[in-house]
Amino acid sequence: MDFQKELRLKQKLVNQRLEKIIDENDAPVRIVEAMKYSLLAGGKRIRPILSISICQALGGKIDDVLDFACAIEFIHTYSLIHDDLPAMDNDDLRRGKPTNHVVFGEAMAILAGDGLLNYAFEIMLKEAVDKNKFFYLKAADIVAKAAGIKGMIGGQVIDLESEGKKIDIDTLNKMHRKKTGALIEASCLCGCIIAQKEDMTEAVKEYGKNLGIAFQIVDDILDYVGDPKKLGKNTGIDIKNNKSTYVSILGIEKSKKLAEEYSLNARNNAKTIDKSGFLLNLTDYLLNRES
Ligand code: GRG
Repeated sequence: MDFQKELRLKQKLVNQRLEKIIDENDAPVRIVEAMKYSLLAGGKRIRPILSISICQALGGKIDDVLDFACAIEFIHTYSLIHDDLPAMDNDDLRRGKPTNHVVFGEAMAILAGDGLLNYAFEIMLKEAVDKNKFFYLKAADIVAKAAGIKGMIGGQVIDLESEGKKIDIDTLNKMHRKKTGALIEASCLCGCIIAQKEDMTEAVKEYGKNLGIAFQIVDDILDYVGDPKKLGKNTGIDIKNNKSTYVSILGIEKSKKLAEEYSLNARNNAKTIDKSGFLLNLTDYLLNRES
């Protein structure tokens, strides 16, 4: 199947499942509204698509991985809501819409983020309990660590502490391996674990690592040269917040070259996976994306 068509089909599948999962609860209406607002506002759905595609490439079934993959998108959405808060990046546009706190107020936005994070673990643990499969617990453990203080939150802390300072490329790499890379790597690993192909763990892990850094370098480049309309978010945020980025340290051209290098490494990792056609195209799409 044509790559763009397959990507759109996978995005549609994830979107439909996200909506079904979030509707399956009797929580107070306002918190569900706030959670749904950001969760269903669009977004590329890269993390669940990585879990699904790696699981499929390794012979796993889509039904075994879909809910778990959606749980990772719940966590990603929580991180975006909290990242946009006045106490963090203080942003007012995300996924082409006013940010969560602009619409629902700061208190509800914090709770919506917390709600999405907790709900993600409900979903992952439900898979483990209902299907009585230990490998879901292993995958949930990976996600917990990737989203936590050793991963995404830890990276955000380094980011906060680096504001207004000049940091070197090694510190920047360390920060982004955690802040952006950890959840991308975990999304890939979960696909592998749910497919029960543990012998492929190392290759998949390396793929996720390289892809995660390439993804972040492109994100930094788009913050400088991207089109806010296509991105659905404001640009120039890193400069406004006085942050060191790949572009501020290396300049645009060297950043592009570095993104290409990491992306090529990711491609080479992906080639060791059985049916890697979609993953190779996805790697290229993420390198050349405009949103
Ligand atoms: C716990 C208060 C509190 C805050 C946590 C962890 C955190 C806030 C923020 C870090 C997460 C973050 C925003 C990382 C940046 C990663 C990144 C490049 C996000 C954009 O991802 P895309 O391009 O977005 O996949 P879409 O909208 O397509 O899903």
